[in-house]
Amino acid sequence: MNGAESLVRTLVAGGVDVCFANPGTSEMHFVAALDRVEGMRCVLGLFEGIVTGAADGYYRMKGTPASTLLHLGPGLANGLANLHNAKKANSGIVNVVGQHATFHLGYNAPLTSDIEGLARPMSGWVRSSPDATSVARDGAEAIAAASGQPPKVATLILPADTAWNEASGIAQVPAAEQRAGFSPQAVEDAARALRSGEQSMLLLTGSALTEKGLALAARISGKTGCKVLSQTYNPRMARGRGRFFVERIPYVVEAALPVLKDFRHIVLVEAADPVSFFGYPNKPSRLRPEGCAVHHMCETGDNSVAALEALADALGAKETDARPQKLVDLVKPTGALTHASIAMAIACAIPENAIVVDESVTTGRGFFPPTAAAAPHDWLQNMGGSIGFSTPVSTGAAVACPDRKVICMVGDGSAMYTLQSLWTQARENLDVTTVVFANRTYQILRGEFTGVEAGEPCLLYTSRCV
Ligand SMILES: Cc1ncc(C[n+]2csc(CCOP(=O)(O)OP(=O)(O)O)c2C)c(N)n1
Ligand SMILES: [Mg+2]
Repeated sequence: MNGAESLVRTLVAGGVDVCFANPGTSEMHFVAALDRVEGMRCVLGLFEGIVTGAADGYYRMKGTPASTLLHLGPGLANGLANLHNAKKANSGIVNVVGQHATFHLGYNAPLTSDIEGLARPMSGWVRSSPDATSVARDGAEAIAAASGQPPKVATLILPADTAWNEASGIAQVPAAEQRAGFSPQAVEDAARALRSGEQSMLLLTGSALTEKGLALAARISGKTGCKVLSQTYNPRMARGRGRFFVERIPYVVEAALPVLKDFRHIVLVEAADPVSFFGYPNKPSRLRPEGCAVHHMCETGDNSVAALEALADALGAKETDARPQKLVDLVKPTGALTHASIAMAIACAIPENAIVVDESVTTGRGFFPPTAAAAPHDWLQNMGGSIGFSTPVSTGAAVACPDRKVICMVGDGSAMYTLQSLWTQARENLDVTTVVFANRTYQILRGEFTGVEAGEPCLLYTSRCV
């Protein structure tokens, strides 16, 4: 067995059985091993941003990592923007990057570069395998890093000769770092804040936005009167009829400040202390009001459902305390396409158990209230702000969940970054419906132009294509 085969067999034995790939010469032995070893599905992407974004979408829906296969430094560099988005979403990925054979590295051939240096900022774990007998063990450790809590983008760099030289077999995956549980003192502190009678808010993200976490938040809100909101962007949120509907903190600073201005306590459940997306002249970066106390109940990787359960118990909040919510009546729209009628049309069309990937940018600012009344679904958002995320993430989500309909909602500008996803979706026969909002402009940048006080929007962002 060569090194490549020892790695692929280790991946399959470790539960990593999908590889999103765009390989080249230095990865050919790995490709041959992918072909040879039973149980590994190889999915080709025609640009590395598709590969890394698909691995992000796969993790978000499956909860276990896929692997990638990228071609040296430039292949990795092409995939970095969506690795950045994946890292911000806390998605685990076994990110395999080919490298020149160790004996060839000193010759500075055209594709030579500092792969570790490129990988580090967008990874939580980086290793170059030194030789073929180490590859399986390094792969097993990468799986553990990608599967732990919090999960990591684990970048494993594979010199070509480590793939073709003789290996010594497969390796067992070491125990992954597990969810740390939660801090009972932090729950007690949160309970004190919510009992104080002062205006309080639970701010949720991560696993707090599962159906279970939301139901607990509904009980707590019903019992104490606290407001429940989610971050502006969330990796995955359970939504639709029968689920507790939470609004997001608005993206626009002028809209976010009035929403937050009266709170005296914010209890963070995996969420970050809210900040604006950008810094603007004469606008605050922190969005909470002065004097508002922040209670860090759960960090990323904590078991926030268990913490919310403990909080509900501490407050005596029962299932019957959850209050019914008034949802928008869904009526199939007719007439002109407006933002409101598009929102309603989408809310009417979302089928049961769909996965909605949202990169709708300005068209989608009003999508949340009507879609809260849609059939139950999951809603995925861009966590790193680098556009071109939704079509690859939809691809990976569809590979992870072949029985679920995926709806990709994307602005026309964002769609143009990673349009090659459609080729993979067609080739793999994936059930993805892509809706492109063709306003023929980078509409958001008009508002941002004014927001940063740069004067009148310039031609670059306002000219329409014909
Ligand atoms: C990688 C990257 N490049 C550029 C940007 C800046 N940016 C943010 S939104 C946007 C355009 C979005 O256009 P579109 O998808 O058509 O949505 P619209 O604003 O028209 O609603 C750009 C260029 C970004 N966020 N990420
Ligand atoms: Mg647009």
